Amino acid sequence: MTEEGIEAFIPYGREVAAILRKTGALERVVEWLSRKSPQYVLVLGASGAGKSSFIKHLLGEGTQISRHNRTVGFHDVDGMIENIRFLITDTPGQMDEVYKDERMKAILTAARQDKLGIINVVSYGLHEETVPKDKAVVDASANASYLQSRRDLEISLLSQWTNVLCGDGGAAAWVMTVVTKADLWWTGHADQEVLKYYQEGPYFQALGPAARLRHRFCPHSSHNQLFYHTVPLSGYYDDKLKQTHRDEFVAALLENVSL
Ligand SMILES: Nc1nc2c(ncn2[C@@H]2O[C@H](COP(=O)(O)OP(=O)(O)OP(=O)(O)O)[C@@H](O)[C@H]2O)c(=O)[nH]1
Ligand SMILES: [Mg+2]
Repeated sequence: MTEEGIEAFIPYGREVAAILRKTGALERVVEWLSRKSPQYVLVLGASGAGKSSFIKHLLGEGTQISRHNRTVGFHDVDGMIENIRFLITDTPGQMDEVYKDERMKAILTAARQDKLGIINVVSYGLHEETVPKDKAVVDASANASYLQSRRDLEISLLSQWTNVLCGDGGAAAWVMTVVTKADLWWTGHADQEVLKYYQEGPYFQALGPAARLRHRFCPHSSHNQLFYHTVPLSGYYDDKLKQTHRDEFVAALLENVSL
């Protein structure tokens, strides 16, 4: 631990740090201080929308995940973003009762947090998961009826948490809707239809109390990936834009947690 590092963590000054160093407790105390109040964030969204990849991207880890490798239980991911410690709860998005139960457990656990942050991950129905390829893809394009059903699912999942976490007396202080997989949906037009859909369309209407809290909509991509290894990327999303969107997201996140 460098002197600068110690000073950054020990508000009582150099003398206290010196005593603690003598007693051998310094490292432990510094670690405790850095852990004292990790920022707690709950990540929700449908299966295959891209939650786990998004969390990995935030923490600078490899983001590619097989569509057969689904999150099955809710769990905390402990990591640093811009030197701030975050406890990020990843949740399973699948619809079977067993996963819904897990999700509800995560929601009820989060309901006890102070100043809870919620990130809802959506991807305009481009959910890549255990649904077989022939249902999701037709003639090398995403199947329109599959996409529609998944967009409807994104909306229906909102009712599982919006009232309990964002209604009167709810734990949530802020919400972010992360619209991921921009590598697949970003267009060359200034007006991004997909973002508009979330900011103004039926998704927005269904947010209810979650729209009345501080709420940001963030385009995002964790990596480039052909949808079901078949449907091509939009062609308008480059690495520079991806980095810009990541930076904007992190800035908005830090703004939220520092309120
Ligand atoms: N094209 C593209 N694919 C992505 C992106 N993010 C994730 N994926 C892929 O989408 C699939 C699903 O991503 P996951 O992060 O596992 O989805 P999840 O929301 O965690 O899903 P569950 O764990 O089932 O709830 C994986 O194959 C990812 O590699 C992205 O930004 N762009
Ligand atoms: Mg997952």
